[in-house]
Amino acid sequence: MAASPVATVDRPFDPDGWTGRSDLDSAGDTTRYHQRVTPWTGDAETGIGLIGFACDEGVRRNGGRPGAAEGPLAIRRALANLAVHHATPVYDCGDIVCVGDALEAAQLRLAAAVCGIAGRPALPVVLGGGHEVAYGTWLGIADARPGAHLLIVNLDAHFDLRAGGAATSGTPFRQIADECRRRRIPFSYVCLGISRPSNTLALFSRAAALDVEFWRDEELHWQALSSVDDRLQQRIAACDGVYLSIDLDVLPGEKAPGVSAPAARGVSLGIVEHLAATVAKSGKLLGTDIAELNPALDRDTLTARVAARLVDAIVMAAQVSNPGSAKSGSAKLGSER
Ligand SMILES: [Mn+2]
Repeated sequence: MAASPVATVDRPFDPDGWTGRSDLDSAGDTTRYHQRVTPWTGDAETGIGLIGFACDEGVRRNGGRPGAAEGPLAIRRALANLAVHHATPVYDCGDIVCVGDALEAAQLRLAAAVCGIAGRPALPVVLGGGHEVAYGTWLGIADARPGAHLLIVNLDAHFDLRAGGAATSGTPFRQIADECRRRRIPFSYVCLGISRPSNTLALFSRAAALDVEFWRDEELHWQALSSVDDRLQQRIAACDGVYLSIDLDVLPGEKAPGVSAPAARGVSLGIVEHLAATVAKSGKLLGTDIAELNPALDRDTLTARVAARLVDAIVMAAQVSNPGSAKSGSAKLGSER
């Protein structure tokens, strides 16, 4: 598809989210994200396009604890002060904002913006927002690559395959499955970190019916990691591109307390980081999102820091495999300095 300009966002780039330490007195490269990030201009052809999804209507509809609409700003603030160890340009496109209960309209606006970034082709990195962000992110990637076989890798304690009419934070991957059927493209969904007691038998049945491959939280330990990695790489090799979604409630509650549903067990940050990097290093990553940060429930901004670290880890891993080349069909990140 021809590159298209990024769609209009609801809240433009705001420099207030990007303040931090400046080591002007020290020698060498002291760059932090707040010094790297620039407003998206629409004519960028490489790099990372950050976009916020200020929405928690899906969490509210799902009976969760709202507050994730403030997530994008909190992730930006945490990312702002991290040291930059890569040469990838980072753009901030601003936010899509859910007005009132108009969640479906916000998801469509997000999809248009993600499609605009992915079409450049830069890498869209969506900062949630409740996990209802996933439907918008996926739609944008799918629109940028019509007919492509997309693999979804979701790091999450929940399948988020709930049935029922209205879109919530618990339905996005069921909505994607429905949309794949309409578009006659395969629904390929891998879910890492499922908590057995947090998903009903009915949801496990739906996952089986949709041929979802999953690992439970207790199966994701270091000894198992190389076999999980191998399998993940096989799945990635069999598709045209990958959409990576991270729901912060996949992490142990003590590591990520600032979410609607903190995990009693969870998957360790090291393993989550490793698996996200496996996907990002593949050269097939087309877009990603980080969901469910609720700053009002956070402790010492810990969850926001975890989210920012994951964003940085994904950017680092993506550029290792992908120095300025779009030939594998992945997003373009820019060249080494
Ligand atoms: Mn989720």
